[in-house]
Amino acid sequence: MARSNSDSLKDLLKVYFIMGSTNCTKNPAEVLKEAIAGGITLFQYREKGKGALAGDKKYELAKELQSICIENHIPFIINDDIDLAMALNADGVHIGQEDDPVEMVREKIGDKTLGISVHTYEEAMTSIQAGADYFGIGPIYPTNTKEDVRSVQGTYLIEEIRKKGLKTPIVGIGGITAENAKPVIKAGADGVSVITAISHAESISDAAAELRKNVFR
Ligand code: 3NM
Repeated sequence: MARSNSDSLKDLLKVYFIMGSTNCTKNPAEVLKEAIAGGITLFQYREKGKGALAGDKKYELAKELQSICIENHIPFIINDDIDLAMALNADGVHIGQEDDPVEMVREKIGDKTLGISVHTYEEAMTSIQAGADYFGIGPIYPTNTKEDVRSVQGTYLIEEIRKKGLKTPIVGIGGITAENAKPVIKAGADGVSVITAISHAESISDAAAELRKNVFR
């Protein structure tokens, strides 16, 4: 998947599942297959937190998850690790404000998709000018999944960005579930990013399907 135009990217961002080995209570490859069966539209490999894989183990898991995505025509994005994304020829990368500057990452990854987490309208403007393709905005709701998470911000920034006329694709993130996803879309996001609402669900495929239903409706 080369850098897509903003309308097709908006479609791909609708049910955006993020996961790494530390988010799974069973085999990550199984979790991803079940999430795909339930209808996710995009996958991000994010290997973070206590006990996160590194080196060869991280590479092998990333490769395995990427091959599942390729088989199922689901774009495969990597969190933070630009070298891994380049080594695997992933479809894109997602970075935070504390990572390398957007211009530098854009130069390294060429026409791969580039997502960035933003927390203010100014960060959003700077990021888009520097070559970002979409924004991750959060935490919308309380979450325990990310260690260095900022304070809960609700949908305020999504609304502000849309009110000011910026049409960049947006995903909301943080504590999102099938039950609370609709206000995020209503605020102006194109999709929702979730970790535990899918990865910790008793039925992963049902959880993904339920989320999909509420985002598409
Ligand atoms: N980024 P869950 S919140 C990875 O606010 C991440 O930028 C966030 O996990 C941000 O769906 C978050 O389990 C964790 O709440 C999302």
